[in-house]
Amino acid sequence: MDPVAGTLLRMLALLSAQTCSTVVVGNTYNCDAPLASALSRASFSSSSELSSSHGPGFASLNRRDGAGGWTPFVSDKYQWLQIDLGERMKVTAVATQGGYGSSDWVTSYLLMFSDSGRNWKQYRREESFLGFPGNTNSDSVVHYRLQPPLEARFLRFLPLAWNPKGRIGMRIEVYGCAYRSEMVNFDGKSFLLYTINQKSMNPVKEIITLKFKTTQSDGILLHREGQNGKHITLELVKGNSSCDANLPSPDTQATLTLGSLLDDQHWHSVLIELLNTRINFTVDKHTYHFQADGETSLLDLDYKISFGGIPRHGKSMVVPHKSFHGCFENLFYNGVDIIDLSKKHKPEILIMGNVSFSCLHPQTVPVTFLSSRSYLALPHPSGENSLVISFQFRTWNRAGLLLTSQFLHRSGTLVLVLSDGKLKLRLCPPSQPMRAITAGAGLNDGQWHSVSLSAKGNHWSLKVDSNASSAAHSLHGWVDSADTYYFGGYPDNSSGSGCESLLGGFQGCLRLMSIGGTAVDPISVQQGVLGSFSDLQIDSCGITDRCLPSYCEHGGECSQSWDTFSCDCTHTGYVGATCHSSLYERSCEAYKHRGNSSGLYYIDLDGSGPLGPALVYCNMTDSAWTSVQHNGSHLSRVKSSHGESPQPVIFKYMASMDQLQALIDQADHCQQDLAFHCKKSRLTLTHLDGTPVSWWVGRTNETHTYWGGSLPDAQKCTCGLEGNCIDSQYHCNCDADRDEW
Ligand SMILES: [Ca+2]
Repeated sequence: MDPVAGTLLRMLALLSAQTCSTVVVGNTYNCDAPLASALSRASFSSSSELSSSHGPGFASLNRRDGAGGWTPFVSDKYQWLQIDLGERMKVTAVATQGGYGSSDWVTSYLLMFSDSGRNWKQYRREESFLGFPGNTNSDSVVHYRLQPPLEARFLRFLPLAWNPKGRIGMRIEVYGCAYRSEMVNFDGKSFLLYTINQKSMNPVKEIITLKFKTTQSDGILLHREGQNGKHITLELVKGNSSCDANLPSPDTQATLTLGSLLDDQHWHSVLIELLNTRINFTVDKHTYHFQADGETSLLDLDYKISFGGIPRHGKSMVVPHKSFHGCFENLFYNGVDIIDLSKKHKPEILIMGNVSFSCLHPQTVPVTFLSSRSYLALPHPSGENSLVISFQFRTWNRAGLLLTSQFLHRSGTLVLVLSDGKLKLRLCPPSQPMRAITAGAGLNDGQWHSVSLSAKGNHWSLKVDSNASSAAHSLHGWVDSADTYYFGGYPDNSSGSGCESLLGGFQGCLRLMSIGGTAVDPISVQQGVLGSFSDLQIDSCGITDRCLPSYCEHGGECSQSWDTFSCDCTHTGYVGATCHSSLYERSCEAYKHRGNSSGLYYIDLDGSGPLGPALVYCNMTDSAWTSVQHNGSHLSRVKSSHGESPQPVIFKYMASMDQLQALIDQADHCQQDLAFHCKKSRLTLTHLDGTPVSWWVGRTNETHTYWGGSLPDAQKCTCGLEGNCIDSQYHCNCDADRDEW
């Protein structure tokens, strides 16, 4: 194994042993001013309203005018109430109330937030997927404190459930304060190079904080070099943030993977604390620790840090790395505001390429297919006689129906499915053999994948990503134009051909849908202007990573689908949903109680605790002896030595020190046997200067000069203690210089 891979594995082992701690970011002190009641009516909007006196402008907490609050035209799960705070604010709490003097109130709701009024993100309370608790009557106020707070300009309340004897009815307030924000936008070629002012250096601790947002899955966040190829690089790789720290020498390179799904065009926070031999990384709410080997200080790195890219003269970076495309916010090095310095063109900042000091919002509208009943129906553009469809999807599910359509006159059905992580396109003419083309693999990895499907003449083409390895395949099939395309599922009541009814619907996100070269606007679908849908969340991609943090214990491998995760406990020695329960007994005693006879057994000394199972020999006599195997059970020859170079014999046990310690702690009695067959070989004598000729070193690294059956410091063997040695001049038979063994 090469040293780099060795370190990588070590780091991964280190990582899996870490418990991720939750940190609460931001000081919420005195940040609880009511924000919504100060807004004009125009700042409130909604999906619909029951009447002009039920409009969103009446939705401020404790208002009694109009009909006493907001009520949508129909009470269903596609309704929302939105407020525009005018600029990004820090929001620390929300409060809800029903419609004044009505039987209309919401018992549970989702809180969504956004910078731009597009691409909403759900605020998850305590990692829960459930909604916020709402009201039980029309007038009492239910507060909910946001831990951690959020920063956003737009908020949306999405009612999930309401008084069954009434309608949706809401009055709301949000609490918070102004949010200070300095932003810089990188175009994928630009970066900032900061030369650290030595006044801002701290000899024991350096802290870098920033927030970033991007739609790109790859890009450098920061890079810093030191002498002899040392460097620390934080970069996005496939939407995960990865820290590549090449510390004291090139053979201690280590890569940590931190966070996931970070390319969702929402803000993610990064906190890096460089201490003397330790780095702490916090990405959003998850903290990881990196410990450098030995005494190496991490702090003797160069005085230059680059953000968003790597200067071309970079010494240690051989592989080309993609620069960052997106925005940074509130970038600080030991309290120094790097973006503010950049804006002021201060000499310690070198701006490379085009940067701007505001953040643009790409107007991509993702759609979440929440369940297997979800679908989106879109019309075939009139006059189009060929078929060209493209879209992007992301999911964790291995299978699902992505697209289906019946051709005119029911002459056949087109079915595009995700099956075992691959795309399969089938034409399904009734009573004809099915023809299929397959493209891509491993497409259920949570990343965005682009799909384009076209048919011209009798030639079909299916392309996944722009990657040559999954190039277009073709098949000859029957081409006609369709009237309706169903994305992600199929309505139950439609009379399909039967091909699609066998398949479960898709769960995941779709975006950038285009039919016949025309982009589909999901907002017009939401407004009821285009197509129809069921069980969708439009303008939000609700993908989450249920394997981060992983709830699989003892090194079990986490895998996930849209709704759940599972642990592969193979080879861990544990079973259960999270690999929690040990497969093995805690001791030989327990095996003996079960009636097992002597033999090799795995024991798990702390049960479901962190110690792994150990293979031991259980000797079932009157009591159960646990014997730990080691590498020195065969006889090894000890050559004569003259003191300068003692011959070491090292025993390596088939149990770790922690396991041995636990075994010793649990044992009634513990012993080690060592046999030394001797001929003219002295054991207890000392050299002229008083140093012993032989000694052994215990597990806690201390030296002992006594031997089997004797006592510490006695410098005698058993026969010496008992006074029955062969030669009474010596305290040990080995010391007697006899000719026989
Ligand atoms: Ca254990």
